[in-house]
Amino acid sequence: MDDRFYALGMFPYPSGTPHLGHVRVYGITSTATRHARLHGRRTLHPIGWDAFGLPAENAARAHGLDPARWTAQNIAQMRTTFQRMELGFDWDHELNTSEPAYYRWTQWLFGQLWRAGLAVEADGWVNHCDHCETVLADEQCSGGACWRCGTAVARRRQRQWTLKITDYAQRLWQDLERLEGWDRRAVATQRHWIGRSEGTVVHFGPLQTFTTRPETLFGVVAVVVAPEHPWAEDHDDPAVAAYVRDALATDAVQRAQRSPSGVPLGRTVPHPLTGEAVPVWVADYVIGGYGTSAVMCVPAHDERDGRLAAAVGLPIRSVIESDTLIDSGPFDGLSCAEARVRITEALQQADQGGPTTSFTLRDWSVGRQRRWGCPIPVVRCPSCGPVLVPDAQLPVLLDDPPSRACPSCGAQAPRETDTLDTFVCSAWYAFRFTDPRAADRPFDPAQASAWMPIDLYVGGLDHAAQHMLYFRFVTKVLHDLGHLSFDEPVQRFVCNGMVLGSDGRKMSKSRNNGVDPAQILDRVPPDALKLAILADNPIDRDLAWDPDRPEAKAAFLARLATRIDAFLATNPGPPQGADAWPDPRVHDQILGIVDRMDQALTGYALNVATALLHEAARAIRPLLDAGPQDAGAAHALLRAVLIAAWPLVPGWVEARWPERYGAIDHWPETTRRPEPEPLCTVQVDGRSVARLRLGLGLDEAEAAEAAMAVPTIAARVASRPLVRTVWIPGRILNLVCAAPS
Ligand code: ANZ
Ligand code: ZN
Repeated sequence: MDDRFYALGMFPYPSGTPHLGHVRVYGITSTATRHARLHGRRTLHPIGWDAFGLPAENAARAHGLDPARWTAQNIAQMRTTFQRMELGFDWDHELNTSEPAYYRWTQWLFGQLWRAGLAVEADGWVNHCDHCETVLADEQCSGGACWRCGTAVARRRQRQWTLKITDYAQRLWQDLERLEGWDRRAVATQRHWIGRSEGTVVHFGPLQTFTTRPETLFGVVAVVVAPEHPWAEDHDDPAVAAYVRDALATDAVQRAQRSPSGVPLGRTVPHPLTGEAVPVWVADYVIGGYGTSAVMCVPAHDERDGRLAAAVGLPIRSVIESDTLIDSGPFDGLSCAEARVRITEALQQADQGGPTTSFTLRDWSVGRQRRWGCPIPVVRCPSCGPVLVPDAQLPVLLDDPPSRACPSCGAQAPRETDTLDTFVCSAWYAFRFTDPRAADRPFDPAQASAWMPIDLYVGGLDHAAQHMLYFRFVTKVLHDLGHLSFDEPVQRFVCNGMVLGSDGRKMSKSRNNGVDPAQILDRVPPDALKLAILADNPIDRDLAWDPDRPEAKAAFLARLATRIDAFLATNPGPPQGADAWPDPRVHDQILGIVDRMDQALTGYALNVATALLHEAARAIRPLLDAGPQDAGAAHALLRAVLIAAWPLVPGWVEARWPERYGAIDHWPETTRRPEPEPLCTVQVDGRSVARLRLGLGLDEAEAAEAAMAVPTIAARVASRPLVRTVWIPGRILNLVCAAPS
C-alpha cells in the first residue's frame, strides 16, 4: 500500500461564518486521515481559504469594508471555529489565495497557459450580470440567473480572456473512464458538460452544418443558423435584425423553453448532393457555438425542426419509413444505419463534408471586471499589443499603479485591469498544498507527484462540473508541460450530501434555517458534534439536521467515559496483549467489532463506523464491570476499542487514554484465538468407530490419512485397501474398505 495519504476537503470561501456543511466535509477528511495514520501512512490534511471573488467583494461592499480586511476578519473567525472542532488540519500548510505569495503563482499558471497558446483573448458572446457587473461562465448561470445574486443574465458580445479548455475536450472525455474512484453522479455530470457527440459536417455551399443524422439529408427543407452565427449578424433586413437582437438578449435557458420561431435570411444555399437551392433561416433554438452554429432542418424527423416548420410554414419531407430510406435518390431502400455510412462517404467524396466530433464544452472565459481577484499579468502596450508580464516581474499586485513599463519595449503602458475568475485560483491549490511555503516556485514537482493524485477529495456535487473540470484541465496542462507526473488529480472523489435544516431544505442564511457550529460547540464537545453529523446517513446522502442530536451524542460519550474512567482508576495494571478474555465469545465479538470498524473507515462508511462505536460500547460494558480478576485481558480489549474509536472521536479518546497504554499509533491487532477443529464422527464401512478433531480445510485423502494415524482406527481397517472415502468436513469421515480376501 502507498505510504502516503492526501485527504482534502474543498477549501471554503471565507465569506461568513462556518456552517454544518463544513463540519460534515472536514469531519470525513479528518476521520479518514487519522485512520490512515493508524495504518502507518504519512498524511496530508491541509486547509486554506478560497479568498478571492464575488462573495467577498459583494459582502464587503454591503458592509462598507475593504474586501481584504473583511476577508481577513472572516478567516480569523472561521479558523477559530475550525480549530475548536479539532479537525486535525495541518495548520502549518494553511494558504490564502488572495495573498501575493499565492496569487503570484496563479499568475505564473496564467503565463504557462499563455505560452502554451491556451490563454487567448477571444471575441465571443458572454453572459453578463448587470448587478455584479461581471461576466459569468455558463456554469455560473443557473436557470438564466446569476448564481450569486439571482439577477437575470444578459448576453453581450465582448473580448474576453479565455482558456482553451476545448483543446482538451477529447482527453477530458476519454479519461473519465479512469475515474473509478469517483462518485458516479460526478462522472455523469462531467460527461454531460463535456457532451461528446459523433456526427457529420455537411456543407451547404459556404455554410457548414453539424448533424448526427446524415441519413436524413434528402429531407432537408432549410438550413437554420443560430442568432450568433455570422450570417445572422448585422443583417440589413430590419425583421432579421430585430429577431436577432431579441434572441441575443435572451439567455439560453429561456430560449430553449419558448415556442419555436424564426425568420428567413432571404438567401439560399445549394444542397450538397442534389444542388437544389435550400433557403437559409435564423432561429433561436439553434445554439450559437455548438457544432457549427447551424443545422440542416429536417421537419419530418427532428422534433424542433418540425415545430419550426409548423410555426412558419416550411414543407415537410419524409425520407424514412420503418427504418428504410425513401425519396432519397440513390440511397432509397437502405437501412438508416447503412445510409448513415453511405451518405457520409458520398459527402466526403464530393468534398462536401465528413465525419466529425462535437463537444458541448465551451472555452473557459476567465476575465472578470472585478477588483477583488488575481490580477491578469498582462500589459496592454499601444505599440506591442498585449504583452505577458515575465515570471521574474511577478506578482502584479492588486494595488500596483494602473500603468507600468511594457516588458517588451519599455514604454509606459496600461496594465490589464480584469482579474481572473476565482476558479483559476482553485484549479491548482491542491498542488500548492504539497509545498505551501515555497517562495521560488509554485510547488515542488517531486512533492506534488509524491502526494498526488489526491487519495480522498470531498466536496459537494455542485462542484462536480466547473471546479472539477478546471482542476482536471489544469492538471493535464501542467502534466503536458512537464510539471507533474500524473494527469488526473483525484483518485477518490466523494460527493457529500447537503445538511438540510429542520424544515427539510438546504440550510442557508436567506432561509434562516441555518445552524452555527460555534454555538453548538458552546454546549457540547467537538466529538459529539462530529458524531451527530456523521451518524445515521451515508456521507453521500443529504442529512436532515436534528437539533437534539449533538446533546444525545454528548450524553452517550459522557456515560461511556464515566464507566471507562472508573475502570481505569480501579484497575491500574497495563494491558496484557497476549491474554485473552476468558469467555472466547466476548473476546471475539469485541475484536470482530474492531475489524468491522476498520472496514467501515476504509470505505468511508462513517455512519456505519458510528453505529459500531455504539455496538462496541455495549460489548465492553461487562468487562468494565467485571472486577479485577481479568483486568489484564480487559485492558487489552479496551485499548483496542479506544484506538478504533480514535479516528472518529480523537479528543474524547485522548482525554481518557492512560499513559501505560503506550501510543495511539497503529491499528490494534485483531487476531482472534483459532477456532478449535470440529469433532467429526469417523466410520469404517459405515460403522462409527471414533470421534476425532479434523480440520475443515482437509481434503478427502488428508482426512483419511489423519484418521489412519490413530491406532484404533488403523486396527479396524486392518490393512485392507480403501475403496472409497466419504468426507463431509466438520461432520463425518467414512472409510469404505475392500472385503477381506
Ligand atoms: C439533422 C437532424 C435530423 C438532426 C433528425 C436530428 C434529427 P447532439 O446529439 O446534441 O449532438 N444540432 C446541431 N447543432 C445544433 C445547434 N448548434 N443547436 C441546436 N441543435 C443543433 O444533437 C445533434 C443534432 O442536433 C444534430 O442532428 C442537429 O439536428 C442538431 F431527424 O441534424 B440533426
Ligand atoms: Zn510595448
